Amino acid sequence: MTTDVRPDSPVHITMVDGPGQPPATPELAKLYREFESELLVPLWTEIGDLMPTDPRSRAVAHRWRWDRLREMAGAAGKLVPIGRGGERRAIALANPGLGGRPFATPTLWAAIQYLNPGEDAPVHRHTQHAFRFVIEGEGVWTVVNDDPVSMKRGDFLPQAGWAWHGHHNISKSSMAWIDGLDIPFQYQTDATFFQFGPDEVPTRQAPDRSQSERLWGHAGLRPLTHLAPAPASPLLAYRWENTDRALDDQLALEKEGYAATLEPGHAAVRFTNPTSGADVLPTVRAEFHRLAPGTATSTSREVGSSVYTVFEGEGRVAVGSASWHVERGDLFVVPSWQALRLESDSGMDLFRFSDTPIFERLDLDRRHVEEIQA
Ligand code: GTQ
Ligand code: FE2
Repeated sequence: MTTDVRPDSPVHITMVDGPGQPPATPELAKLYREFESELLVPLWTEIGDLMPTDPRSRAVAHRWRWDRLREMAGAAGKLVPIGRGGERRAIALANPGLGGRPFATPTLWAAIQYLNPGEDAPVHRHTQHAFRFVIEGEGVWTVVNDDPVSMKRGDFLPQAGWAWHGHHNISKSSMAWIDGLDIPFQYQTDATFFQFGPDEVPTRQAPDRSQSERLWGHAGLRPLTHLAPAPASPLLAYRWENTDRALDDQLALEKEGYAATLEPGHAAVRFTNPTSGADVLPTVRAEFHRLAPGTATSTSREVGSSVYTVFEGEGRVAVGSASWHVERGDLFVVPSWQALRLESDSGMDLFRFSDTPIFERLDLDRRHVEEIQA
């Protein structure tokens, strides 16, 4: 029997030497060429890469410095107009292990977005779940399903997939903030839909509190008109004053002898969906961590990837074999199953987001904390 030769086949099988491999004969080479032209790949040459004993992420640990991001976002603010088509002046972190794609990790997008005074980022919607987190500045309103929500330093603003949204800068100064989305996850799995809305953001007189905060922003109190669980949080802003106080209280309670912290000197909260207590978005977990001065965390690893940003203070971060000094605004990536340890002499606040909900839903989540060496 003859086969069509496909010299352009994307399949390339190399003979591998070692246990479980067949003897390298001319007949085997011929069989491998036939596999290539018929678009077939044997398991035995691929198994080490496809089915390793534990996750080996192609994404690598990397850190981006805030002062450089901020500076280049400002330059883009002068050079790059914003409008329909480009949609957003957002500049994404590209993990050096992911082929230059704008993916911080295999599942997560992280970007700095920038708006000049008076500018509109036009209304659109997409299946990707998203959030904003503000490192510094204020003056931008994000308008989600016609509800204008102010953005200020320390605020966390989730936005469920398929919600209409546009941003508008009402102030006299420019503003930069951080976006997190599950763009790479939805891209890799071919799940993406997108629609354009109005070019201009319907900015009304912006109230102090959004409608969503008036309905949902009362801790422990649920409106009886909304008893069904929603897949994503209907609360559009988690304000810094509440996050800050929750973390302060945990550290104070620890001093009073209550088991309030995650580990000594390490306070932490998760942003949750008030309709269910689950993660704030179906694919994205968001948390805030505070290390008291002189605190080091235990070393832990987990399935799934995360992105951290330093909100305040400074410290040392070790991820796998990488290690950096980090300060306000710096972002870094923790790939799946790489060991993470945080440490700070003077105290450090960190915002973290991850893809953990995906793995929990599929029963693929695993976590390992190293025993502390005596
Ligand atoms: O602000 O709507 O960084 O749609 C990437 C995609 C921001 C946004 C990003 C987006 C947005
Ligand atoms: Fe968007």
